[in-house]
Amino acid sequence: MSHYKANLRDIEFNLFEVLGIGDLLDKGAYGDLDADTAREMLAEAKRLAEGPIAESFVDADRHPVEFLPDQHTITVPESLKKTVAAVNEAGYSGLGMSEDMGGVPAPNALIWGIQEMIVAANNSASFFNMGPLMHKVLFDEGTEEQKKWATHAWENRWGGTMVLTEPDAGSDVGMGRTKAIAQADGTWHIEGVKRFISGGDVGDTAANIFHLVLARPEGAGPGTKGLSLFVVPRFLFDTETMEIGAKNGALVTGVEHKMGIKSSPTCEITFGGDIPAVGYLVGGVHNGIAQMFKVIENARMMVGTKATGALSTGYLNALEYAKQRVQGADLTQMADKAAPRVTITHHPDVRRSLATQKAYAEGLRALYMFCASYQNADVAQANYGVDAELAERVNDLLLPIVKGCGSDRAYESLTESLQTLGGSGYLQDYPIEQYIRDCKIDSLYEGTTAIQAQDFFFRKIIRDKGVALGHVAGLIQKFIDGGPDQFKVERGLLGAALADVQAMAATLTGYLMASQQQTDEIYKVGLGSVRFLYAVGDLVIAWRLLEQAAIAQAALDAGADAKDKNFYTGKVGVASWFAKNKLPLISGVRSVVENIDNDIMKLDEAAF
Ligand code: ST9
Ligand code: FAD
Repeated sequence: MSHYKANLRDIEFNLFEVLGIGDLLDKGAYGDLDADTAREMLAEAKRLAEGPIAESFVDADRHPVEFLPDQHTITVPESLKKTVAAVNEAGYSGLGMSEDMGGVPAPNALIWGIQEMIVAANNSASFFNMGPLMHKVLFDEGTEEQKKWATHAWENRWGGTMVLTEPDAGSDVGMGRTKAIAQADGTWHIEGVKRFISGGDVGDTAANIFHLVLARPEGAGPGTKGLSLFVVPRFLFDTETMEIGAKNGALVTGVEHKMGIKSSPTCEITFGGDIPAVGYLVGGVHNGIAQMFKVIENARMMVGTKATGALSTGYLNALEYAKQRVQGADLTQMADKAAPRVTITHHPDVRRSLATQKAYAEGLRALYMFCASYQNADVAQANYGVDAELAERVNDLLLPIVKGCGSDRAYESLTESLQTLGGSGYLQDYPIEQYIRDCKIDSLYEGTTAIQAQDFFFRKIIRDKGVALGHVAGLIQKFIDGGPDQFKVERGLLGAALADVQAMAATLTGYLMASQQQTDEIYKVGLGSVRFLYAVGDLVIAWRLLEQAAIAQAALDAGADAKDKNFYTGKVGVASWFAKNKLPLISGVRSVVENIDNDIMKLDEAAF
């Protein structure tokens, strides 16, 4: 039986009943792709995810990739190779790829819905399929010649990596020391050591790899702005015929042993040395960090989406167990030692825990789908009446919430999933301990939560002058003012939480302004920023769950089918639960943020 349980019903609910993607598709907005075809694709993705993709989940964890130092490569477990081949053959990577590359236009919400299932069913395996994203960015950013390389690489399922991190440059990418030295023939030689590179080698599952590498041309300035982006192949290739030649000097010199995603090849790559590492300047322009952020934005969305999928399957596994496990009497009969024993779903604390898991699993999905709906101008226009420029700003605003809150809330809620199984949850007989190990990375790579929180406040709110935030607040206010009467209590709670979040935004802005007179006031922003990110995340999740509940209630009122009744009733129940149990906590966070002082910053390091 598969460890992975997809929640296709909820993915379809988001796409077709909440975002109206089916109507857009049937109007021909995405060429031949109609709603029925989209549903077939989703059903096929679920089959693939629960079948061939999930199949190697355990084996690849217990028998992970191994480093062969003499050959600068890795061995890949046979089971995992089959999964990688199945994903490649399914061809989903063509969705959303430029039509000039041979891709198929599709709304992003549909693409992320499919990706959620494919990546959450086997996270390690997804690192063997990073190629398409890198090829897409190389195509979009590259010269005419590089576009041809990118197309060939994608068609031939070459691998791809994003190469930023160095031993002394993690969050602080601008500290990178890897050098790029211009050659007379227009190519570059890259010299330096990069660390933690996912998919840095993929064994024999791909014929070649395009590494997208940030390096500093000799004489370029400091920081991220002095970095340029280079495409560095694993094997040299004929730039006309694409025929693969000798090894390039980009050698894997180490593979990490990790807590989770054990078969994801996390590599140290040494560029240069005995053999030069030949690279090509992407697009022929020195604009590296901006070009790399095209990859990063996509990868951050991917991480939040994947974390959601991991929690979703963790919850569904926990739910299945809870419905079968008989233990203890109903609390109302606790004094009666002969009372009948009940399934653990009857215990209020298990209910609390399951509600938390369900609310975050479905709430985080609602959040990433909401974000995705701003990634296509037509979807954003149809749903919220915004133009393309505002849609882009709102997507930018939501990305750190999807990534930062998605990863942390999924991880902490997965510990609830494990708890539901009691001691059995701690065993490898069930998948949840592995979900937790695999999922921890999500709050670390692609920018830690602290980095997401700073990006959210400084770049996405302050630099944006609050425009995107104001738009989202306006949508929430509309529900508070005009949502169904049935949710009067919840709308009241939502109103209070919105006011709390707006007050926090004002307080943090105040600290920032005050720092112009007294520089250490900025510490208060740093002390409050992660809490603020979580608070906004919970606010948006609560609102999206309530919007969904209103749609579900209307479906129930219209006489939903028996098979859908439980689904819709669950939507209403969990939205109300989240509003009543999570939103009031935001007031406490507001109080903390409004009363932050800098005492902890003054405490001597030695006193910690
Ligand atoms: C990594 C990879 O960790 C982990 C693996 C991920 C897995 C991905 C999966 C991929 C695909 C898998 C597919 C599977 C599919 C299978 C199924 C198929 C169907 N937005 O603020 P400044 C730019 S990789 C846009 O001054 P500092 C901008 O150009 C490692 N751009 O920064 C800006 O200039 P300007 C990840 C942004 O102080 C310039 O940067 N590492 C944004 O110099 C400078 O900005 C990290 O993420 C943005 N939000 O540097 C590093 N922000 O202002 C984290 C900046 O003129 N650290 N730019 O526009 C940071 O992000 C830092 O904040 C920093 C600071 C480096 C940006
Ligand atoms: P540090 O930057 O040293 O951070 C340590 C701690 O300090 C963190 O808690 C952080 O939040 C905090 N911190 C640091 N700076 C600040 C600040 N300014 N304000 C507040 N807090 C701060 N990189 C790639 O380039 N390509 C990859 O494919 C890739 N894949 C990875 C796969 C795995 C399994 C791992 C573990 C890492 C991967 N990375 C990759 C690297 C990853 O992106 C970095 O680990 C991450 O960006 C954090 O950098 P760091 O580990 O150096 O931590």
